[in-house]
Amino acid sequence: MRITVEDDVAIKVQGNPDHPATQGSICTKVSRYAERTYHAERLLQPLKRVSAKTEAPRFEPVSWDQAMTDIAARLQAIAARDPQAILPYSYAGTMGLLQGEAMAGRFFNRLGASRLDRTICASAGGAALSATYGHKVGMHLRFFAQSRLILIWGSNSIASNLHFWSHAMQAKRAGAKLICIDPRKTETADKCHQHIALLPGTDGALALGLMQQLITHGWLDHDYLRDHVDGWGELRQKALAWPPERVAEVCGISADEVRNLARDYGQTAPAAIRLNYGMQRVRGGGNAVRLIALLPCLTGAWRHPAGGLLLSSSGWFAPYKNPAIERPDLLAGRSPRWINMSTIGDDLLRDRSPEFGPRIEALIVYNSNPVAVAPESPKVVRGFQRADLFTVVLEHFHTDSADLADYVLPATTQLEHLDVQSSYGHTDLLINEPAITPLGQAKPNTQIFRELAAACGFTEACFAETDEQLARQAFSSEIDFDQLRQTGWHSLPLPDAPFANGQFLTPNGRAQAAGADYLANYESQRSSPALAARYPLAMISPPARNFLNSSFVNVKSLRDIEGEPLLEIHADDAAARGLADGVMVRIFNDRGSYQCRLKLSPRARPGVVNGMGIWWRKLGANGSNVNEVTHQQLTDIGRAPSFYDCLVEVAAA
Ligand SMILES: Nc1nc2c(c(=O)[nH]1)N[C@H]1C(S)=C(S)[C@@H](COP(=O)(O)OP(=O)(O)OC[C@H]3O[C@@H](n4cnc5c(=O)[nH]c(N)nc54)[C@H](O)[C@@H]3O)O[C@H]1N2
Ligand SMILES: Nc1nc2c(c(=O)[nH]1)N[C@H]1C(S)=C(S)[C@@H](COP(=O)(O)OP(=O)(O)OC[C@H]3O[C@@H](n4cnc5c(=O)[nH]c(N)nc54)[C@H](O)[C@@H]3O)O[C@H]1N2
Ligand SMILES: [Mo]
Repeated sequence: MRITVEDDVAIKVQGNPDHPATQGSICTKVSRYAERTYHAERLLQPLKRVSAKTEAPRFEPVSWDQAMTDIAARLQAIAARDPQAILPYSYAGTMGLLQGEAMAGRFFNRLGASRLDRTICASAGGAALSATYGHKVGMHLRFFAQSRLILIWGSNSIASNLHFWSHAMQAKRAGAKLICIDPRKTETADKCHQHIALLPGTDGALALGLMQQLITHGWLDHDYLRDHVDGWGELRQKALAWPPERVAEVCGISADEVRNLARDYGQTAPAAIRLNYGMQRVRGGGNAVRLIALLPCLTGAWRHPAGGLLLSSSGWFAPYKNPAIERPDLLAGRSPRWINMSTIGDDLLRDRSPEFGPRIEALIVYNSNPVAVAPESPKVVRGFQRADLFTVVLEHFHTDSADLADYVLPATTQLEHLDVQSSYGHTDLLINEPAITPLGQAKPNTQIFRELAAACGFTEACFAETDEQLARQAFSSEIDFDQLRQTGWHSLPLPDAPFANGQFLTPNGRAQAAGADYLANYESQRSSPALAARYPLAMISPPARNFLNSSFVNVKSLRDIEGEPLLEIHADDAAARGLADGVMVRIFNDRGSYQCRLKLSPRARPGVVNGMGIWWRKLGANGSNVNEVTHQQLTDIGRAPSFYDCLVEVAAA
């Protein structure tokens, strides 16, 4: 990014036109980052709670010294009994390596706190890719521009992956066909040649159906399969059980859609798949990723730089990152339990037990807003409201989670601190230089954990390291930090067609096909008919275009574009319930109920409603949001949440 600064004030936030991977483009929401940074409600001083957790939140200012002394005393008292009763909770607020876990990791390792299993976003797909190809790797973003066919599968690229979209548009202009596979008719689907609106969680069945067609028509690269794939025989047998009619019935699409998609995929080269994380947020999401990821092996699409698949590029960075930056050695032989961040609702309400260990007594939240984003929020809220839970939240704003904190500590934004980044789309390392002085009393996460370490009496030299020292250690020695600082980015040296000759990152270099199969959703007409009789609509809750998860929801110019929380519904489903466009509705199931405005929309297919996310609860109609009704069951692979595997009913509010 390029930040224009006048008198220490950021005036403009733009993309950097010199950066080849992003070519100066920037999404609307981040272009408003100055508005967000200077927001009137920005947290500028440490705050201490003075109301009960079940009352309206009231805070009073406290000095940094006092806050640190109080927090350290409370944490140490808990740690003296069992440090595992303390839990860090962090995710994607910033994905910077420094302001993420560099100093925080050191602090929690030294303390011996519970470890957070960071599963809330990508771990089903990530584990599935690793099981299939050995790591989170795929084709390069820029080569999509040369593809002849692009399947945009479970991705609203215009909203959530703009930098890919530029390449897809280039391909389209050069004559490529674009097909979007998504239950929702997104703005991306609008711009594709074809849209296949399958039911949520049925992607694995579609992938098997495509394989069946590739096999029966002989559209296979037999040499590639023989030389580079283990378990093809088993997968082939499974796929043969999925003729187009069966696929059509399970996916809620037509058999011709399956046949035509298979023909396009089997007969166009190079063919590329942009898979994204939307489709793995269901029970069988991991298996579905495995099946889709194997498609390019059947056709040999990997032979070409513009063929293959991209879900995540983050695995390419692994050899260049330094895992020691978080200092796991400070665990000193201890092996604290793992707490899955996706089941924080249940886990905050759990008592001590031999299996679970100690009750969670303290929560340190940074880079995350769990009260808004974690599934089944009625339980998350109840957990955060526990009078005996000690909660510290490092934040820019009074989020739903900050509202339930004992201490709120003001953190710097990316304009105000140093950081280094990797990516999960392109393959460049990036540096984030501070552009302005921190606002008010805000401090970088690194500094807050440094001071917390000092207040806890941790004297190891690593707690005194500066952000620049951390940045210099973040990557392996192959990366010249001063060079990175000069250019702003460093492109990893990678082959154009990394799997043209197999050489996957699995132990034997071959793709692994064994075991992958279609699994129905936890909650669907097919798997749970009794539940579906009461809650007949499948609900997905993808992000609204102008928000980033729950970030930016409080930025007025962006909220004005989104208006208010909406539920998109197909006209037939609305008519069946006597609901008119624009009425306030209640969306409910056994877990909870939330209210928002109903929008009759061609973006919704019959049987599926789209609860656009992720609003702050307190900005919603009845103080809740879409996660009021999602559940905490985990995916088949990767221990991830299944937000889009959810049955609801809708009625007038
Ligand atoms: N504007 C914007 N951009 C973002 C984000 C944001 O919140 N807002 N979040 C960022 C983050 S953290 C992430 S992880 C990524 C997420 O971005 P993506 O990985 O693209 O995932 P989602 O946006 O969850 O879902 C993408 C699409 O999948 C569709 N979908 C839902 N269920 C299914 C299904 O069962 N099958 C199929 N085929 N499709 C399905 C949804 O309707 C949606 O259009 O985006 C990043 N970029
Ligand atoms: N129903 C439903 N729920 C979902 C999803 C969905 O599609 N549907 N998507 C899921 C996904 S993919 C993800 S990744 C998660 C995301 O969930 P989170 O990781 O919680 O992401 P955000 O909601 O953006 O909240 C991040 C918070 O970090 C703060 N922050 C940003 N930068 C910094 C910093 O430098 N320091 C500090 N201290 N704070 C900072 C921001 O102000 C913001 O409040 O949500 C998940 N929840
Ligand atoms: Mo995410």
